[in-house]
Amino acid sequence: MLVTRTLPIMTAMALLAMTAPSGAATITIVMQNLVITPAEVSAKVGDTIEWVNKDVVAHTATAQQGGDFDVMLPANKSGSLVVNKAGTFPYYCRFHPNMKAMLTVAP
Ligand SMILES: [Cu+2]
Repeated sequence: MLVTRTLPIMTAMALLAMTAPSGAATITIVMQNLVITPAEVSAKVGDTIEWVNKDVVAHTATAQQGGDFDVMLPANKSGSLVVNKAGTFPYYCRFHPNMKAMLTVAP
C-alpha cells in the first residue's frame, strides 16, 4: 500500500527536476489601479520577471537608468523579461511616472 502511494509522488518530483534544472524562478508582479505590487522584488540572474497589467490602460516597466529594460504592457496583457544582470534596478511606468517599484537581482 505504501509503495503504490509514494511512487506517483516520486515520479512527479523527477518531472519537476527535469523541467527546472537551473532552479530559475518566475516572479509575477501585478499592475492594478496604477499600483505595482509588490513594490519591491528580489530575484536571481536567470529568473523570469512577469508583469501582469490588470488595468484598462497601458503601462510599461522601464528601468530608471541605463536603459536596462523597457517592457511594454498593453491593457490587460502581460510581459516578461529574463534578468541577466545583477544589480538594483528602480523602474517606473513611462505613462504614469508615479508608478514606481524596485527590482533587485542577485548574481
Ligand atoms: Cu502606467
